[in-house]
Amino acid sequence: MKKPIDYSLYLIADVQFLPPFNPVEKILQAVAGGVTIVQLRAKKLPDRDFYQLAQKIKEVLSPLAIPFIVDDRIDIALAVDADGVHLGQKDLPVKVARHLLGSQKIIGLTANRREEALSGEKEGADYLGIGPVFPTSTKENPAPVIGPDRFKALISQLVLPVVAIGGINPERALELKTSGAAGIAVSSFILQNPDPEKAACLLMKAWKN
Ligand code: TZP
Ligand code: MG
Repeated sequence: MKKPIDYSLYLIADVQFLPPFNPVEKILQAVAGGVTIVQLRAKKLPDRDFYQLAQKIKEVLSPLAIPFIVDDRIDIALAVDADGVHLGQKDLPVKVARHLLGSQKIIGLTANRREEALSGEKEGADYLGIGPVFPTSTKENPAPVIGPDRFKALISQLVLPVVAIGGINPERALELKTSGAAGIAVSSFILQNPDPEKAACLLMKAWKN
């Protein structure tokens, strides 16, 4: 059986917010603040750099038992033996990813609309990332903002664990707490904060209390 995953505070480690020297340190600070799962997102990094960074992150997260997810790239997830992959609507289909990765790896899917979410469930995703719930400038060309009310209505029809993505800060985390989501996925609030540990702590406090 697959081990249960704690999606409470899902860090989207977007390389645009990581310092080129010692990028891993910032991720570890966030983990010290309570991050429960980490995704590496590197839209513009050359393959070799993406792979080497993924290797380093995997190396430091493994002993901490923090699951490590690679955005978009099934090949890199396999190469570093990551715990899973996160796919978008334009990436390889979930079914194909499952075939390549096997039954034990985690597959996440970004969905903005009900049909996308339902098809992800049918195809065998493990969790859904639904957003942007609030406006974000982290993602280029984001899908339309869903808003907290529509987010709640949408996820009430779903079976899989859902993480809320997009523009989440502690105040908004508090607003989403009763939504039924399994967690919040956050990038800029943590990684653009001078103190990532404290930022993660504040989010976790809002989410859990
Ligand atoms: N998908 C929808 S919004 C988003 C992604 C990857 C970015 C979330 O980043 P932030 O900085 O927490 O808004
Ligand atoms: Mg993608």
